[in-house]
Amino acid sequence: MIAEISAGLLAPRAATSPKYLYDALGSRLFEAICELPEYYPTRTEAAILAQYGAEIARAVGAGATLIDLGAGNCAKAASLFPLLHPAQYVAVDICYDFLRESLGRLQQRFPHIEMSGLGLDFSSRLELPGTVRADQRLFFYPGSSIGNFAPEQAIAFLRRLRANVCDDGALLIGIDLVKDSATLDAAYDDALGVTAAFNLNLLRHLNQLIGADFDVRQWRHRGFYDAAAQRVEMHLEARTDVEVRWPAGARRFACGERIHTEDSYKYTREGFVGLLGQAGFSAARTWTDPAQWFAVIHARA
Ligand code: AVI
Repeated sequence: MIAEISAGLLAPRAATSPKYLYDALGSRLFEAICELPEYYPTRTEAAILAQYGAEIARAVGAGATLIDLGAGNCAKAASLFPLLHPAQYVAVDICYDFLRESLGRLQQRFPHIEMSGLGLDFSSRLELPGTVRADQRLFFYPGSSIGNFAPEQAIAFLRRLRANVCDDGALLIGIDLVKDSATLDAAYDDALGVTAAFNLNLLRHLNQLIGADFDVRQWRHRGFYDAAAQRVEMHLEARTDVEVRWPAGARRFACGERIHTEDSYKYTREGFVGLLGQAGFSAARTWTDPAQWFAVIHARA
């Protein structure tokens, strides 16, 4: 991890993986982002799930082994429990401390569902323990988190999911759809500065992880949509000339120089269905909101 972060910081165009945005505070800041009026994905997806929950449940079928990737506070999956009636719930998140708290509360609310939590960086490999039932696995990957992978990484990731389900398995995934730039710019650079805090908190996390001496006050948040690339980019930009040191390296950043911290790809419905096909899934059903800003897709193995 130290080598990976150092290499990213020392690259001509400095970059870090978006997974480092999520320490305990980063996970809480992301929860706050989901409450923002500008950040439409969470509420739009929730509205789709609320409106079409019964239809989705019919497509999915009861008694699934529900594997929630990037579960966080587990709220989205929990809202589906009364409809999906999963036999087993497996919450997976890179930030295990946050997950443990959420899962503890959830198990009290749903004592009859067998639950377990996995602290796992599933972005690079996915090894499920033998305690996870093999039949009727349903991967749940909401929130358009797949958008944080580049398309070729997204295909590789979807292939890994496909390899982890039998023929009765499936995927229920949330996709953020291509839309106008103004909506996307506002969603990733909100008036209150919560997304800025979320992005800047990465520097505090790097200080902890690699012993760096980033001074958060020397950096500013940038978040904008690149329509040609169909992605929102987040960067941290040096407000002044900055020198950063850590045990494995050091780097000077000129004023205005950036660290690329996240991409958030947006898809057309057809484009994403194509990706699913390349990964070995068949796209069974798609549900969307009236403005077609977001889509929930159920794809069978
Ligand atoms: C988690 N992920 C889908 C969010 C997104 O929209 O790409 C992360 C995020 N970054 C800034 N705001 C939200």
